[in-house]
Amino acid sequence: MISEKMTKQLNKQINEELFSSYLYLSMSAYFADESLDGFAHWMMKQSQEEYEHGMKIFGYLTDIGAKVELDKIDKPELKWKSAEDAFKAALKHEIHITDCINKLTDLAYEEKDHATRGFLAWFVQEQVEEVSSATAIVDKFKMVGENKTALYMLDRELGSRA
Ligand code: OFO
Repeated sequence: MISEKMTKQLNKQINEELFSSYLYLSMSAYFADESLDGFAHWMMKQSQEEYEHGMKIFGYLTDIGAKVELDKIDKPELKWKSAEDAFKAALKHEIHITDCINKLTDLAYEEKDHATRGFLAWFVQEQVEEVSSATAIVDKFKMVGENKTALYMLDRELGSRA
């Protein structure tokens, strides 16, 4: 049986995931405003993924008969200094989320809650991907530098995200 503490922490993680969705949606709006439509598209997709992450936890809690308690979602930043700055902020955020998932996993081990530990394994792997893809994009920005043509090409590349 899931503990109250674990239920509370999973509810908190729903909020973290929904905030992630909101943050990337805000980044998508920022990029659309800057006419960087490829980056806007990438962030929109990312936002949708984050919503699904939140819903995965929602589904787990309801499946095991634990209580879902939604909280208010913080207001995200609305502007960044540059496209590179926004992606750096996204990477920093994913490192934070990885930390949250690791702490949840630690708690599941501590409480010998094997069902929740198994459930969280998917998130542990997902975070490896999330951090790796954000790092790869930040690295590409370093190569682009001040080159506008290269920025245009990167925008196009990210616009092809399925
Ligand atoms: Fe949900 O993985 Fe990003 O935040």
